[in-house]
Amino acid sequence: MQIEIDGGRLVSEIEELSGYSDAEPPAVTRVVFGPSDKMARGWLASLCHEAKLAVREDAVGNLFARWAGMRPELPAVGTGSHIDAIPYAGKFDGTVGVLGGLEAIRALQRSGFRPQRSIELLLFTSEEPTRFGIGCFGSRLLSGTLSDSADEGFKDAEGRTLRELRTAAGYSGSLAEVRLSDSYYDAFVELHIEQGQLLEKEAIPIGVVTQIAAPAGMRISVEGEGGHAGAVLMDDRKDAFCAAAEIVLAVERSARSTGARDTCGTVGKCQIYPGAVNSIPSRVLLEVDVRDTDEARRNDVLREIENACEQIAGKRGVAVKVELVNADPPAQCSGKIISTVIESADELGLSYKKMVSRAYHDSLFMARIAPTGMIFIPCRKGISHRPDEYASPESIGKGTHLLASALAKLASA
Ligand code: HGY
Ligand code: MN
Ligand code: MN
Repeated sequence: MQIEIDGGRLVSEIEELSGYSDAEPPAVTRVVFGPSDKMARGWLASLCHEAKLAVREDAVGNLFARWAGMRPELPAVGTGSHIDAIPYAGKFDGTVGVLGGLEAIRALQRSGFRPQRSIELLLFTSEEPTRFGIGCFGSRLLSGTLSDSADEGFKDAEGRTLRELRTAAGYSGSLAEVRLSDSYYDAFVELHIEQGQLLEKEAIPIGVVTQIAAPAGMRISVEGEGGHAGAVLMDDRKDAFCAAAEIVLAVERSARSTGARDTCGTVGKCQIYPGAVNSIPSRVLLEVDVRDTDEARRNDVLREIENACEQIAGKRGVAVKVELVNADPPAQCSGKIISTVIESADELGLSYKKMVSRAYHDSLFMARIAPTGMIFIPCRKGISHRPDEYASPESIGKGTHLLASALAKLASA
């Protein structure tokens, strides 16, 4: 079977998708259920129809595009990723896995290959935490990690519930129907940019992911006493932002304290109230991201941050509330998928590196309901979640070719 990837078409589709954005190019902002997300989904669905795939969307907007196999009753082989993008991101995070997955299917169709098992492209809803403060929303629901209570339980910054937002975006139906059974997929493989620099540094075109790091999210609110920036003397203050600043440094210190390079701690969001230059901050909201490949070590960091909050609150006379948004276990990739990808890489003469993913992905949750694996391709200087994120057409082509070959193997068994 001769698989030919149409790299030119694939790269131009990635380019075209980046045009559905709420930010000035080269930045991409595409928040789930927003106008650009809706238009991008419609465009992608039209490409799937063009490829004669059977397209459906579930009650939360996960999109499935299926190429029926000769034995459609068998559990399918899945591939896919996300197209939502955090504010001022790049154009390759997630989209390489969605459009690369579509091109892999088209290339197999063109080669005359006929799968035994159906092959299905999945576009996950809301992989990024932008809208609801938690990542992998769609795959959490698919894997039963989130229940249908999420409909009222999750709200965006404007207080709109998931139910309101998904209904307004045209997704009705019960969330309880989103969950996939453990026998829905026989295998799942996601193609993604590395979002790190190991592959580029070692000039290796392919990463074969063995484990996906364990993410956790915290919301920390600090309540102090506001007041006039001129009238309240320094000794009389309970400045919420100064306390929050100490907490931010405590997050950094706790992550560094493990001494392990896989432990990361970030405070990516900070809201200050009332937000006037001549008014002492009375309230601060922090959103914290802590991850590690070792779950126990990550949980130690979470505890250390909580202890630091208590200590800072006592010292500064402010109230600090810590809410744990999520604390997920890491995922082990399937030995079957890893060996299939390696077999294909060897056949294609592609050197590869087994590696951990420090970024999380929908595969983290798909691994709970199917044997799952990931293929990484290099991205320039490891840059991601920035407008200058870049993956070369050559890297994208090689990753897509490898994905097509692995999907063919998995769908033939
Ligand atoms: O944050 C992550 O790891 C992913 O890119 N959403
Ligand atoms: Mn991302
Ligand atoms: Mn991603």
